Amino acid sequence: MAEAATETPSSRDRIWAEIVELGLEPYIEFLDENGYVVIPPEIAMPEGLADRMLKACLDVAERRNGERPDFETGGSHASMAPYESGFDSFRTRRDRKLKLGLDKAAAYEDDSPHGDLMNSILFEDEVFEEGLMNPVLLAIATYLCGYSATLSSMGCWMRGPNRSTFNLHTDMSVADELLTPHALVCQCTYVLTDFDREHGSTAVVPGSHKLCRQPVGDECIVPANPGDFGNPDVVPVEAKAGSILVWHGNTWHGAYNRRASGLRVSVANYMARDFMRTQEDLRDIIPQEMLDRHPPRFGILTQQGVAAGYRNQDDGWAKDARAEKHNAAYAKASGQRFRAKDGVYN
Ligand SMILES: O=C(O)CCC(=O)C(=O)O
Ligand SMILES: [Fe+2]
Repeated sequence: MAEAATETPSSRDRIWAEIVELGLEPYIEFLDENGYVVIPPEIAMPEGLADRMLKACLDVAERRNGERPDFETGGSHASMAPYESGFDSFRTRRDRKLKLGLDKAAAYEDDSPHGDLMNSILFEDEVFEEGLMNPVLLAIATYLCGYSATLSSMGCWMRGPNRSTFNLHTDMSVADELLTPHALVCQCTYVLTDFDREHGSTAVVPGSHKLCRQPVGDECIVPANPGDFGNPDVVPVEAKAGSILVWHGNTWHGAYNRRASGLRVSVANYMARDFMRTQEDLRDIIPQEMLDRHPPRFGILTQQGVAAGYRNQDDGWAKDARAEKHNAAYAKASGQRFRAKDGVYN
């Protein structure tokens, strides 16, 4: 007797079912149209996740910088100089102060649009693992970058009052020809303090993801005030603390300077398709007990299913074997393998 054909749902059907179940359809519609979306706290943040993540971020800053950030005034991060911000060769602010023998006042003589970017925070607190596995974040990341998406990097942006706006850019630093309509990367940001113009929110150009090109010259400038020199199409993202802000990798974004006192804190989960080179190389550094406390998708997200990048033949075999193990476990848990025919939601 002929065996009945077994139909497994396509990746497209699966992600759409997840989106419907989580009540995210209107947000996806907004995302498709505008290239970014804010998921409000009541949907985005289960079980006080935002408060726990904010505390963990302040703890990371204290450990790395040697002093507790001043959350109320933002004074510890006010106009933080570019060389303190993670965009320079000194690892931390304390490093710079020690190496240059600077006192705190001297360290604030300049102004940075970035503040303190604390990279590689996944290992700092279990709450960041929980954030990565949040079903709402994963559903949108999957919609944009597929089930095989990996975490390219996770970092905390911490910023105090400052003068400079952060120039518009895409999160795909490649030539225009390589900016595809469907996302190859996306940024999934936990907004941990209120975002609006006064509080130095992210700035976006709605719909810019459809242009499939980088902003250039004057169109990169975020005007501090309406009518000031710069890109006239920029708008501030308005999001309550506890929201998730997601944007497509092509979307032109930057940030307004913070006029209000206090700290602006966010955690960026930068996601990339599995064939892309990631910012962090997580493969050999995820402890087994970390993998054990999560379902198999955690292994996929933390790059364990990626074989490419071997150093020699033995290493290639070892990486293949690890990737096969994690991909098979994920396939078993989710009921199907990544299939090319399913297209962008693989
Ligand atoms: O500061 C911001 O809101 C933008 C940060 C940014 O460019 C990014 O996370 O890719
Ligand atoms: Fe960016």
